[in-house]
Amino acid sequence: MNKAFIALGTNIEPRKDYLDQAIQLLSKVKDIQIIQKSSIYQTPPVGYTDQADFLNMVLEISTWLPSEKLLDKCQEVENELGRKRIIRFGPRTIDLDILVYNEENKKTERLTIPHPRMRQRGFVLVPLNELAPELLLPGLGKTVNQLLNDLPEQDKKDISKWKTAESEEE
Ligand code: A4P
Ligand code: MG
Repeated sequence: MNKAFIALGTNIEPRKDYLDQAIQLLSKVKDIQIIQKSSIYQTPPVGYTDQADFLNMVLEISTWLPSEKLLDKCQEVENELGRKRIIRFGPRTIDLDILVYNEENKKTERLTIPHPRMRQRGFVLVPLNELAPELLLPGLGKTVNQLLNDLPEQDKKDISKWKTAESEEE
């Protein structure tokens, strides 16, 4: 069994519905099991800033799928939820990025793991830190918690908890 972390991001309403539907679709995949869900955070747009605020969260999953097949499934979910790629880094109904997959450290045309931009992104590190602060990022030699501490205050001060992680019994 393999362990992976997936980041979810959306900035088109109904944002919460897109998160819920993405989780629902992923959990229906036979070879994917959702282990943990982070809280949901509201985050200002990074990169292309002339767009609405995002909701971001991270999932821990276990899966029998190799990383390329997991990417296929993530892209199927994006397509199913009507994602249109118009502006790079631009508005999206749902974006699913594989952050980490076991200890993989690799770069192919389709897939870079760990996700190349995650180390500079508060909107990824804040929710990931909730699930796995001690996770060591392959190739980086730092834990999630260290990366988050290294991040300039400016890059995390406007990230706010929007909905606390659901407890087991929900
Ligand atoms: N790809 C390579 N590695 C991976 C990976 N580890 N996980 C390839 C997923 N995909 C990976 O992605 C482009 C290509 O990346 C894919 O075809 C895949 O083969 P995409 O999702 O089609 O395009 P994109 O989302 O516009 O680009 P990308 O690179 O995913 O964008 P980012 O870097 O994820 O930035 N601000 C806030 N606050 N919150 C956000 O969630 N998101 C972005 C998107 C920008 N600003 C944001 C947020
Ligand atoms: Mg993406």
